[in-house]
Amino acid sequence: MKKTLSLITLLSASLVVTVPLTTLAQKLNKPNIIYIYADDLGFGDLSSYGAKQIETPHLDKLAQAGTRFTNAHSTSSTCTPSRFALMTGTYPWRQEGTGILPGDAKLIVPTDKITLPKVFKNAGYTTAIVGKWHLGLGSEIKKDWNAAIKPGPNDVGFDYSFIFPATADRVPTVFLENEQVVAVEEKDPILVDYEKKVGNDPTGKEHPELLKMQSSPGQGHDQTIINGIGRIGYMTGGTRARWVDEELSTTFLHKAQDFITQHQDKPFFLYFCLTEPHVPRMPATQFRGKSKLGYRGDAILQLDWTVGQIQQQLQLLGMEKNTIIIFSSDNGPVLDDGYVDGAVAQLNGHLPAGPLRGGKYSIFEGGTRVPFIVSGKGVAKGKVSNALISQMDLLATCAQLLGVKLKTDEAKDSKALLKTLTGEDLKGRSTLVQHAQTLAIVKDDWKYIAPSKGTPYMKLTDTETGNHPEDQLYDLKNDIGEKNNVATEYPEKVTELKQLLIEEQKN
Ligand code: NG6
Ligand code: CA
Repeated sequence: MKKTLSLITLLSASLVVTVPLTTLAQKLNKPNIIYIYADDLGFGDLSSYGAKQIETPHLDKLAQAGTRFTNAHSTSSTCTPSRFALMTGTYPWRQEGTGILPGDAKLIVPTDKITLPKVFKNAGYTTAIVGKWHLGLGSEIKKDWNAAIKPGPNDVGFDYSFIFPATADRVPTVFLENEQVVAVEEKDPILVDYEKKVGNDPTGKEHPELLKMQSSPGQGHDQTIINGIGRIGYMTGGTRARWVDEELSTTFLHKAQDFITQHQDKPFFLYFCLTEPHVPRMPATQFRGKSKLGYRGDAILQLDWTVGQIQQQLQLLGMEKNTIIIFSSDNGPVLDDGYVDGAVAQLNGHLPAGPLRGGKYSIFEGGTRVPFIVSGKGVAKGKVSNALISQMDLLATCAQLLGVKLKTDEAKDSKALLKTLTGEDLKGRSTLVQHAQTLAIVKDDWKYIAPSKGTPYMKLTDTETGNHPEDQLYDLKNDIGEKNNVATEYPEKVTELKQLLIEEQKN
C-alpha cells in the first residue's frame, strides 16, 4: 500500500517520538531521487524566476508543485568544480586540478571516498548517471578510446552510466555507456589530442567555410570540425560513434527514461545532466527559432520540454508520489561562450542572471546563485525559500534522509539540511564559500570577496568577474545586484568575514 504521510508530518512526528532516521527512511518507502542538472542556466532564465521573454511551463509547474529556492548555489561559477563538489561533498578549491577539464583528462573524483551516488548505494538504491560528466576518465590523459576506460562514473558509485566525457564543445564527441564508447569500430579507431592535430579531419581554423555555425573570434573552438561545428581539441576516427548535436538531448532523454522504466519498482537515484544551454547550442528542429531569442533561448525551451517529458513519464507510471525531482544548474549564465549563435544579437531584453551581477566565470552572485527547485514526496508545495543552501549539501542531506551514517571526516563541507531541502526550514546554512578565480564568503546576507589581481572584465564573454585588488563587501539584503562596495563603511564586518574565510580554508 502506498504511504500517504508526508515527509514533513513524519519529521514532526519523529521529533515527538524520536524515531531514528533509518526508520524514517523506511516509512518514507525510499523515494526515488532524480537530480536534473542544467549546464550554464542562469538565475533569471526561467519564467518562474522572473524571466519575461521566455516561457518555461514545465519547470514552472515543478516549482508550483514544490519549493523554489532563491538563494541556492553551485559551489563555483564553472562546471567541473561545481560537479566535483556535488559528487564529493567537499569544496573543489581544496583539491588541485579541479578546474575546467579538457576532454581527455583523467578522473579527478577519488574512488576510495564517499560520493553522492555511494550514499544511495549504501541505502540499497540503484544509481545511474545520464548526460554530461566532465570529471575526467581513466587514470591517464593518454588513453585508448576503443577499449573500456576505467576508472570513471561506474567506479565512483554509479551502477549505470551513459555519458559524454566533458562538454559539448570538446572532443571526443562520443557517448560512453558503462566505460565503453558507443558504436566505435575496430576499423575506425578514435584518436584524441589536445596538443596537436591528429588525422586528416578538417579544422575550423583551416576550413571556416565548412562550418554551419561560426566560432566567435578570439574564443578558439576552431579545431576539429564535427557535425559542421568547430570544437576544442583534435579528434579523428570514430565516424559512426560521433554524436549529432541536434539529437543530443533526446538521446539522453531516452536513456534516462529507459532507466526509469526499468527501475520503477526499486528505489533509484538518477543523476540526469542536461547539456543545455551550454555551447554549442544546436537545438532540435522542433525548437529552432521558437523562443525568438536565438539558439540559447531555443535550447532553454528544449531543456524545459525535456523536464516535462520526465514529469509525464513519472505520472504515467504512477511514480510521481514516490519520487523527488531536484532541478538546478552547475553555474551561472553566459551569452557568447564561443559561437555566433544569436544569443547576443537576439537577446531581446532578456536578463539571464535576473537581478544578479555577473554570470559564468564570476565571483558575483550571478556566478553561483542558480535556479534550484525541489518537488515531490514530502516537499512543501508552492513554497518559495530564501534559505542559503549549496548543491554540495545534497550528499549529507541525502545521507540524512536515508539514514546513512557519514564519518566525521567524510564529505566534510556538506551540511545535512533535510528540513531545508523539503521547504520546512527557511534558514539553511549559516555560511557559504563561493568560488571563481577568487573566493568569497557569505554570512547573514553579508558577502565578502577576497582581493584578486585577475581581470575585472572578460571582454569576449562580456563577464564582470568581480575580481578587484581590494576587499569587497556587499549587503545582499539591500543590494542583491552587488552595486555598492561597502567595505570601507563596515571595517569590522570585513575583518570578521575575512577571518572566517581564512578559517574555512584551514579546515
Ligand atoms: C571555456 C570555454 C567555453 C566553455 C567553458 C567550459 C574557451 C575560450 N572557452 O574555457 O567555451 O567550454 O570553458 O564550460 O575555450 S563549463 O560550463 O563546462 O565550465
Ligand atoms: Ca556549466
